[in-house]
Amino acid sequence: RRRWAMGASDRLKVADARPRHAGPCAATMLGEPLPASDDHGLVHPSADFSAQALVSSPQQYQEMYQRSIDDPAGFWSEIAETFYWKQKWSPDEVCTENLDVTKGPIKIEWFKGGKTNICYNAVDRHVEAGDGEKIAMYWEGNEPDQDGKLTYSALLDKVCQLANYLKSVGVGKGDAVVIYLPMLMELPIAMLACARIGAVHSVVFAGFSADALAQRITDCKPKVVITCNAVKRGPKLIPLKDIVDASLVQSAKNGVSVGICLTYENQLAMKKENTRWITGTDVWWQDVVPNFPTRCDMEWVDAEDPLFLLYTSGSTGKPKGVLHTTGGYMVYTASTFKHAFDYKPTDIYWCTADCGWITGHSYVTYGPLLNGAIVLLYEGAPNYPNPGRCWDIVDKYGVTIFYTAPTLVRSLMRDGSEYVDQYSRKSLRVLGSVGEPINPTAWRWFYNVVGNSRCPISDTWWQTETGGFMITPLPGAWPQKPGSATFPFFGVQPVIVDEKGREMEGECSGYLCIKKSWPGAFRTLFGDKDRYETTYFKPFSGYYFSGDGCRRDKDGYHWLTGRVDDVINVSGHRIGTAEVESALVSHPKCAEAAVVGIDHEVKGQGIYAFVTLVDGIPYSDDLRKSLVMTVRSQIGAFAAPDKIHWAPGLPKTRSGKIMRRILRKIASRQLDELGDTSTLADPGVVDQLITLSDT
Ligand code: 6R9
Repeated sequence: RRRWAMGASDRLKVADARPRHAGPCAATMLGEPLPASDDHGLVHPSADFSAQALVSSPQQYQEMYQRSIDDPAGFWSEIAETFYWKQKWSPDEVCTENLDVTKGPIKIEWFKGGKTNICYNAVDRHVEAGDGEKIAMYWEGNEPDQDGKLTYSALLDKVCQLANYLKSVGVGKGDAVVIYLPMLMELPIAMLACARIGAVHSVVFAGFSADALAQRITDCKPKVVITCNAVKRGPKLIPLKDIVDASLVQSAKNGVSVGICLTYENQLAMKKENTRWITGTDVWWQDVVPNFPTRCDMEWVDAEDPLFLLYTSGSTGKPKGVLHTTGGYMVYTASTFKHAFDYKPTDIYWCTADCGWITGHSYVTYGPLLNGAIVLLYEGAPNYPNPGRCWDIVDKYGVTIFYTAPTLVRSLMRDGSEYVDQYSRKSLRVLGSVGEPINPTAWRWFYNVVGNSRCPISDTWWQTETGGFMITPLPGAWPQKPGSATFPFFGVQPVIVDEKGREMEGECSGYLCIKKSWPGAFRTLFGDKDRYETTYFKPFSGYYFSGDGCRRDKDGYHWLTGRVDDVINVSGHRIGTAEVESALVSHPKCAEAAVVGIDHEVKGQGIYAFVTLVDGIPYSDDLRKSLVMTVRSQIGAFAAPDKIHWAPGLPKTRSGKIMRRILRKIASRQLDELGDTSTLADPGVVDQLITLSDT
């Protein structure tokens, strides 16, 4: 039935892809005008910071950057050589690429012919170099008195035991394993164990619903699902195993039966005996994994063998399985981590992202561990039991690098600086931001209040697809402009194009594309090469199209202005409007739905849904709640609409396309900017919608 009510025809089309926020006059974030492109407001790293930094001046950056562009093969080979390769790549095949659809299929390959293993490089290599006793991970639980830690050798033991278990149940090279775990140390352990044996992990954020999990399981057909019985997040108990059970019933109906559900007993949340158990498929982690040897042979894989699949939202309802491979991803995440955070071996690094998102893959697990860093994992909510928790954790562990999302910064800013001031935070030296544009007010609060005006902020622009940072400050190199992601990382050539795909020079605003590949680039969408080419390479021939709008100022600084497609960014989580629409129209009383993003003070963007009910159904608060529940259960709580706007009809063109431009204006109450409505099939619906705004 009307599953994709809005139809793909309404989605981003190359010809009518117009940057919604990218025009100079629209360049605002949360209603704040972007600072002008003069020197006003420049924030310089201190001389002390720059003096100790890996890259300490714009000149040094420029020299390194130029080299990376002039000789990418030489530049990246030198970095790759700092890792262990069982077999070296062919020197004339450092990078093979075609990014131009008019010249043939898209192809990106790095370090072809090389054989390595990312788990070896992230764990064994440090142990073998004598750093086995160094802490690899600190773990802080939901409650302030719960914690744990693992040295690199202990991590190696645990990874090997799980890898051996997985092998014993028949998981081998190329097999998929779905991981649905909260932020326990077992999550990165599971990722590394898969990598060690050449299995392809697909981590699903443990906030996704059973339906969403089933959809992903159905797509990638894992041999094993790894989960835990339950988790406490803040005061709430979440029975993860029950969610997995429900998803396995559903995926079995779709023809995909998973043989094993390996379940970690998270005793702090729920005891074994209270866990619902399914005989035949369920296995307690603690019953089997510790019995396996703590040594496990490495599966040496090709640089281009798949490492993981991570599902992300796009402009249509079906999530995209972004596929990353091994060699290039390894080199790229490690070097971006090192430079963007000016990493030093003594650092204690905390990234608040969950491993269920790309940030947790590249910058909780792989990037830091490849550098032998000390990583802090936090299981709980950042404001539990109170808004001072983050700074309590920073002081407890002596965190030096703190990497988070603007939405958290804004929410803590709203809670008041007094929660920050109670803690010393003197260990901090670098701050980071990711997930959405950081508005200058939040930037300044982060800088002045959290960092005591001492710590540079790396505002890292990148995507699930890019694998690692693309545009980011190197904290010792450049003076910063609050709200700007500044300059490209080594080897990255961002270009801003107009709607015809013409590159623009100097000060300009348009669509952000990337020319030439970089080692961390994703290689395809799992099982859908067509969508891969259509979404990313067909909009502007010869370039990777990011889906973001961007402005470059006269000094060359980049200002990201948000998505230009039908993807919205809620608290740094990417959500396709079509996914939410699809969930809404699955409700028996919903005839049609159209979803747009609106500015939200804390979340960056909120979800605003226009809903047309089936004829004869009356509006009611209960129905509103039941629609929101449907979205929560089909996608997850984080995708719940903030507002349901009853719509007797939706503004459509005569060919039946929904005019989202108009809906966005109605949602944000910019009623005097509705523009031309004369092309609508029924211009009267606009007045109806405005009248119904407040019901
Ligand atoms: C890493 C991650 C990607 C989208 C991206 C953009 C937005 C991420 C940003 C940023 C402005 C930043 N985004 N970082 N926008 N400044 N520093 O978030 O990946 O979940 O795939 O989202 O997030 O719109 O296109 P992902």
